[in-house]
Amino acid sequence: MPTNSLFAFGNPLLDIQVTNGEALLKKYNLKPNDAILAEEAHAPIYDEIAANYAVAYVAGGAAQNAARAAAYVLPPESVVFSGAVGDDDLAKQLRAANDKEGLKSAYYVLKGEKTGACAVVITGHHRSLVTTLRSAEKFNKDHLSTPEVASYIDHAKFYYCEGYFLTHGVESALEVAKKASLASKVFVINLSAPFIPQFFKAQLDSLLPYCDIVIGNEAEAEAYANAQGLPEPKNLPAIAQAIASLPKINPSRPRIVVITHGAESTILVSSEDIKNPKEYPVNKVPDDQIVDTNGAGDMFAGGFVAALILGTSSSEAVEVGHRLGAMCISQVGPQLKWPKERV
Ligand code: 26A
Repeated sequence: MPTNSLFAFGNPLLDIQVTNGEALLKKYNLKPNDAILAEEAHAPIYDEIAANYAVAYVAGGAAQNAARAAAYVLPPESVVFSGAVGDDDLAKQLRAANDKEGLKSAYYVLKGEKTGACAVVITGHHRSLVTTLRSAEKFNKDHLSTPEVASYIDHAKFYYCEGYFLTHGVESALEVAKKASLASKVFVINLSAPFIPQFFKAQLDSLLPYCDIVIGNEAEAEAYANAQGLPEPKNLPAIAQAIASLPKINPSRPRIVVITHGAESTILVSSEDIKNPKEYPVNKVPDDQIVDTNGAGDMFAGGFVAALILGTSSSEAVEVGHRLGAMCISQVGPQLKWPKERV
């Protein structure tokens, strides 16, 4: 197994998680299951939860979570993550979490600035994510050409980008995706949240021709279908087929589209076999073992991609993804079980 086989990039965030957040949802007018960028009205939420609630601080950021999941499955030294952080205590916590789990951090560090954070408001099995990007949205494309990062990119066989990164970083994403495509390597995009296909349609549309793997959940698929005017916005196999059929710059690989659906079956469509959407049932985690669902989709995605890197079939890779998603749900926030379990 060559080292540094996966290069992931996105917004590195520290999650500040609270449970029983019903009052917070009401006060800040949040949907129980959503992910948004903080607007002015949300600004006080970070201080408020730190002062008034028992909070858990855990490493977050969608692509960084997926990268930690991939590192869980792959041999040491296989996964690198890049994104922009400040030079503060939050960045220290993120580095420490990555170090502990065998994920290399190749951060772009902004001196004197703050690292991004995500308020995670848990109510029952739902999670509402309110993100302040801070340094994360100041990622500079030049960072990709620094000797260390350029070498990671050259060595990688797979690339993973979160949809969230497209709110500010589409040029960087395109640069990596074009390299991947030219070298016939695998570029993965995760749709991340409904607001990405909805409000960052142009950015997503410009990247999709370079994408070999597209991962999303049912809400993101529906938002994609609505944004594109597809006829059946609830028909997940049809949406996966539509994405799999989009033009592709590198024709030597099929495009695989995976749509997760919580505890319902995962849908997979390959452009090689477009007429045959596959469905993979999920082993449901018993209610009394569910802690929270924050990060489950990211852990699925990281596990799925890692299994493909190891050379498994896409069906087996979905199973690995399901196992990591289930493991994450039984931990606080986007975390896996330590000491490591076999997946
Ligand atoms: C730009 N936004 C809104 C975001 C995020 C985000 N990661 C990157 N960019 N909003 C929430 N997250 C992360 O998603 C994980 C759960 O899927 C959270 O940090 C959380 O760990």
